[in-house]
Amino acid sequence: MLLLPGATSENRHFQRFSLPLKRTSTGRLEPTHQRDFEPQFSPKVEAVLRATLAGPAGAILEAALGRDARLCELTAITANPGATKQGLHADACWTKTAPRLITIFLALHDILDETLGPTRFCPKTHAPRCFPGETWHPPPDRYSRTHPRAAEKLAKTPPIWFPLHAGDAIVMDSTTWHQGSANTSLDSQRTLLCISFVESQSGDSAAAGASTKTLLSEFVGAGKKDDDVGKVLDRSLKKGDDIGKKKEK
Ligand SMILES: O=C(O)CCC(=O)C(=O)O
Repeated sequence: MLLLPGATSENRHFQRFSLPLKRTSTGRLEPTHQRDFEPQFSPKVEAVLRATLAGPAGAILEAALGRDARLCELTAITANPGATKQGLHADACWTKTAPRLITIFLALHDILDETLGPTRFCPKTHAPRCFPGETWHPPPDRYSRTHPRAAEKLAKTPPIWFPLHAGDAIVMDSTTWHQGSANTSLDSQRTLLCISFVESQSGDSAAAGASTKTLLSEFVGAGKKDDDVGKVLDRSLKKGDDIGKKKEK
């Protein structure tokens, strides 16, 4: 997730989860920095990941990134009532050498009403082939000079949103243009769980320090047959697990 200058909103909260870390030779888990202490990657959070990745979302990630892709970020994003819209952005710039990174936006409750502030996406903006001239461009923003082809692309591909039921997911290349929209509802929070996996590359020092628990192969096809994501979410949220809050009734 990008933190854009001037684009933060007091009403949009990012709650990053610690990811399992590698054991040292003494068997101790070694956190690398402060954020590794909170909140926890609990068995219930793991169950949600398994259920999410057991189905088509996992198959898409496996085909795009390979089974040795690794979980690199897990963040619950809550847009409270009053949250302003984010600027259109991509979480990463496309380059020939950058490892491919894909994020799953998992709805933790129904997001069927536009006033809740759903995420908007500009489909087909993730790769050079999507642009005239076959060169990838970042989206127009008010801080940089807009390339005419980016302006042209935006005019042809305005951001759209998809109504989601609890447990539905959107799978996005990190280079896709997108933005969180404004939550104009009176009293309903909107919470997504963002699950990002990155392709493994040889000589990747971060991957060397990562636990095997974060490998995509640990999750893909690992859910039980009856693991309906909505039901797993319901069980986790009812028991007060730490993956965002259910919409206030
Ligand atoms: O809150 C959202 O809907 C999307 C957040 C996002 O895209 C980001 O922070 O990069």
